[in-house]
Amino acid sequence: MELTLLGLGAMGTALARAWLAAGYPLTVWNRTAGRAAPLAAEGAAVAATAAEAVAAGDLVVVCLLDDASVGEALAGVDLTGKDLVNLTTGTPAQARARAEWAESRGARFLDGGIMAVPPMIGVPESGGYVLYSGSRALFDARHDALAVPAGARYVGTDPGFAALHDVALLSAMTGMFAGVSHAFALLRGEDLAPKDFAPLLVEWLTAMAPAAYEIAGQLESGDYTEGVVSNLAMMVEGNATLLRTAEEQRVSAELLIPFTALMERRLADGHADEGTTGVIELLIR
Ligand code: FVH
Repeated sequence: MELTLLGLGAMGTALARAWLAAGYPLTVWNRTAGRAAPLAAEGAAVAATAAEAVAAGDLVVVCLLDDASVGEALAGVDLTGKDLVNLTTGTPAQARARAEWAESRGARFLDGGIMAVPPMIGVPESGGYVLYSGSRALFDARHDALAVPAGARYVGTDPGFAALHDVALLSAMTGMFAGVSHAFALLRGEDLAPKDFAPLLVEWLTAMAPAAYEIAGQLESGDYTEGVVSNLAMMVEGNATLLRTAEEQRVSAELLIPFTALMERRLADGHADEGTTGVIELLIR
């Protein structure tokens, strides 16, 4: 099998190194040609154009900045008979449109969402993985190669599902970083070392994370009071202390307010016995 990789940014370069280290024959292309030189020294064949690179491979992996750059790089390139795997981060709608676009050009298509940063690529114990959706036949046929840089997890035939999972996970991470930023801001100016607080923070977030299972169970059953330990009435009361402490510590509560306001709205709607699951209802447009 001949493998082609388009895109040698931080992530593309890490992917290329993983495949080269595993002994895969690899052709690479990058818009800025100079970025390919170190990989050429490591055994990659370097194509002068994207079309030349695609022609050299059966399995063509694309890892560019965004969906627009994928469209630009592959414009007019013959994809007939190719297995195209797009590891460029995009939205579910972009992935679905890209799948249609690729299939209409005679390619099988798989979209991927990389749940790893470049140093985790090619390091199995890092726990990094890639979510894939789209052609199951492509995933099965190319699984061994796809599993080289990081674990390969298939999430469905809908080509938008990998991006949907990816963005949902990244969105949850964004909320976590918001909370962590607020927590460290509260400590600022006190005789407390951030490095002493960090282990407590990690331990607490890890202990709280399984609440996601409870929320999922309630969403499945439709009963948002099922198994509730900390109810909304109590939590809204507690939020007042969070907001007051922020004020005392001279910290802006702007990261907390959107979520606490939604909790208050749900409580005002008469859902005191729920946990936070009902907030989801307020988010759906
Ligand atoms: N790096 C990370 O931590 C994250 C981890 C999760 C997944 N993301 C996504 O992976 C895609 C690539 O990310 P990257 O880290 O490789 O990004 P850059 O280092 O900025 O490299 C960008 C490459 O895209 C090429 N490029 C940009 N625009 C075009 C274009 N119009 N036509 C052709 N190529 C284009 C760029 O080429 P050049 O600037 O060197 O010429 C780089 O090869 C991305 O979707 C992340 O969200 C990474």
